[in-house]
Amino acid sequence: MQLHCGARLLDLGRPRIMAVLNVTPDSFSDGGQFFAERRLELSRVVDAAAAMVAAGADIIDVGGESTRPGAEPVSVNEESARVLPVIEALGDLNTTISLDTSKPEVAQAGIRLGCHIVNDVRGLQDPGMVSVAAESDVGVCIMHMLGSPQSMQASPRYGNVVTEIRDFFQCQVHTCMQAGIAPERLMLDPGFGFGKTLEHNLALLRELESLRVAGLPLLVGLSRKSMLGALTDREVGERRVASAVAAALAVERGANVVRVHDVDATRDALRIVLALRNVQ
Ligand code: HH2
Repeated sequence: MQLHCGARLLDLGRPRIMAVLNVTPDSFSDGGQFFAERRLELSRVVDAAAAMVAAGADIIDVGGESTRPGAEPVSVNEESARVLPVIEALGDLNTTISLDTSKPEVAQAGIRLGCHIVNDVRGLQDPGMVSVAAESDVGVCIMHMLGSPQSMQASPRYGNVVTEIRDFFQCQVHTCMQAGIAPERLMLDPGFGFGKTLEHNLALLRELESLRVAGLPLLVGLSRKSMLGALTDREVGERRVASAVAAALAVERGANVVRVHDVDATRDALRIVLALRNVQ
C-alpha cells in the first residue's frame, strides 16, 4: 500500500508516524509553545520539527487552527500567517509535510509552498476543498467530524456509529473520484473525539478495519485525547503512555498512519508491534 502525495510516495508497507506540530496559541495539548509575546518564533518551530524527524516521524502535520471542543474559528488571514511560513521553512527538512486545514484558500497556498498532504478534519465537505485538491497532486486525508468544534461534543448521536462513518467515507471517496482525485491519494480517518462519546470512540477503535473503504489507508489520531483521559484518569500532560499504547493497538487493528504528539514513545511502541509481525 502506498500514498501518492505530490512529489513524494509514502510506502505504507509499515505503519507511519505523523507528528503533530501545532502553531496555535490554543491547541488542547501543545498550544502556545512557539509563541513569544504573541509572535510565532519560526526557528523554534523548525527545530521542533527536525527533532520529531530525528525521533522517527515520517510526516509532520502543521496546524494553525485548534479544533478542540469549543474552539473559536480563526480567519483565513490569521491561519495563513501561522502556517504558511512554517510550510515554507520545513521544505529543507526533506520529509513529508502535511497541512491540517479545512480552508480551501489556506490549502491552496500551502500546496503552492510545497506541502505534500492536506489533512482536512471536515473531510472535504466544502466543495472548495475538493476543487483545490483536484487541481493538485497532493495526498488528502478525509476525516469524519459530526457537527463543528463549537458544538460537536454537546450530545453526539448515531444510529450505528461504525456504519454511518463508513457511509460517510464511501460518499466522500465517490465525490473525490468524480472530481478526478485518484484513490491512491486518499487516506481515511474516523476522527476520534470529533462528535463522539467514549462509547463511540471505543466502538470505532474496536471495529477499525470495517471502516476501510476501497482498500484505502486508515489514519488514527488518539494522542492525548480526552478519551484516554477518561480511561486512565490522567490530565492531558500525563497521557504519554496511554497515547503510545493506543497507537500500538490502533496499528494492530489496521491503522496505517498514527497522528501523535510523542514521537519517541510511539516509535518504541510500534517497534514492538513490528517485531511481532517479523518486520524491522
Ligand atoms: N485531531 C486533531 C487535529 N487534527 N487530524 C486528523 N486527521 N485526525 C485527528 O484525530 C486530528 C486531526 C486534534 O488534536 P490536536 O491537533 O492535538 O489539537 P487541536 O485541535 O486543539 O489543535
